[in-house]
Amino acid sequence: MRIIVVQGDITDQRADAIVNAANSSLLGGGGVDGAIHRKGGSEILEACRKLRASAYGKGLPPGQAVATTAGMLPAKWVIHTVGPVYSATENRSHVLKSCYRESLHVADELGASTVAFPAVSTGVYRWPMDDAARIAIGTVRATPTKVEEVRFVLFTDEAFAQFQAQM
Ligand code: AR6
Repeated sequence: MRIIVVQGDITDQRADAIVNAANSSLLGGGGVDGAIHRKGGSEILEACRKLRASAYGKGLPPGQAVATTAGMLPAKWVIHTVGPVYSATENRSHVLKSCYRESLHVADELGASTVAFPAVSTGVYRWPMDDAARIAIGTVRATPTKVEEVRFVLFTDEAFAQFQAQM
């Protein structure tokens, strides 16, 4: 598997699957989540509502992942994952690792060969960027998958620099 790091807006990326840093409600929010729903259109929210009405009545727990249509985005699927909120007193790294592992597992089930990830938990959920980059790249490298290309799409200069430093 090839890992690449680029700077940009994940909603502009052509990939089989785009990963969303969602919240447990699956019903939208700010950051990447807001951008994906705005650009992907109402079809994604409709699919999320259906998930809430069926298998995910209580929402999607942190560390898990689930796929929907990508609506109008230049991708086939959006894989929604919920990162942990950063805590200085409790080590939640296993939850952040699980986001990457479970997203790749869902990608394998879908048959996606290219997957674009944002830096999960590093915005509203406040995870320090250097540690998030280390966890993201280390976990993807260590996860057995049929995905051929994992592309990290970093929004800010700092995120891009920290992810590049881990390559
Ligand atoms: N493309 C790529 N990266 C982006 C984009 C974009 N369009 N927009 C922001 N980022 P966040 P979280 C970066 O807050 O920390 C939402 O309200 C951003 O700079 O999107 O996991 C959800 O609904 C940061 O580095 O996700 C949840 O409630 C990274 O994406 C909550 O935020 C993640 O920031 C999830 O918080």
